[in-house]
Amino acid sequence: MSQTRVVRIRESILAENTVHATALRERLTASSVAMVNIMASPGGGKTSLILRTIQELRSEFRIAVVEADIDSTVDADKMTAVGIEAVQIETGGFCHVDATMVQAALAELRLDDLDLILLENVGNLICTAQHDTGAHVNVALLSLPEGDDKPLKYPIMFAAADIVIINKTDYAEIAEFDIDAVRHRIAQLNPRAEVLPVSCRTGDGIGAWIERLMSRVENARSAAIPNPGRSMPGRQPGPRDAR
Ligand SMILES: Nc1nc2c(ncn2[C@@H]2O[C@H](COP(=O)(O)OP(=O)(O)OP(=O)(O)O)[C@@H](O)[C@H]2O)c(=O)[nH]1
Ligand SMILES: [Mg+2]
Repeated sequence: MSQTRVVRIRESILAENTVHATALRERLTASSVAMVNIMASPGGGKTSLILRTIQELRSEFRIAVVEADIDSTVDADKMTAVGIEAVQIETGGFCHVDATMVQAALAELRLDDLDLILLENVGNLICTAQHDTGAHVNVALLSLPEGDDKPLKYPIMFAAADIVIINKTDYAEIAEFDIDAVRHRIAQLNPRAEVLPVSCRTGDGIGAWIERLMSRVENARSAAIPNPGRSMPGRQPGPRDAR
């Protein structure tokens, strides 16, 4: 009697994506461009964090943004409005972006003219974390109004993140959000994750986020350079160099 054969579609799709993502990351590294993938629920504050980041880093890094939504160019238009090149991925219903979609978006950009790409993933706490986009740094953002139980309910997101941003700390008095419990849970899931509370509204904590981000961006970009002691091609000296 012949045995029932099983084809595991999900595993094979994810494995194929990982191959594309690895190749994409290597291409970015070779071009000395760092890519940062920002993931969160709808409305968590991804666009607000990107706009704050651009404001802080645009004098030092040549930045472009890749926006991903199931429809519309609302967020990409916000980037264009502040003079930043943006490409919109319309996923047409998919609740995440994968490496092939990012690859298609990057074909619209000149990597030689860039140091940093900020990718705003689709608003979703589940599927986004399951697909490697080719980014060097994965950021999960959780905002106070969403509740402090999210790391318990959506562990994959927090396990996949290099940095966890806790946004909207200006709601602390009314949100009943136990930040210590969240830190504890994330430490259990992913001890290497850095947890950074911020408010994109007031600017609280943004300095620490920029410092940690810069360190990771520099690491990603300098991986392309045989002698890391050299200054990186393309990077313009900025105000931080004078400090
Ligand atoms: N009070 C407060 N509001 C914030 C903060 N950050 C973002 N917001 C507000 O939250 C709302 C959603 O912010 P966005 O940055 O658009 O969130 P998003 O994650 O990009 O949303 P989608 O792209 O639709 O998934 C907006 O009204 C922001 O002004 C914050 O730190 N504090
Ligand atoms: Mg947005």
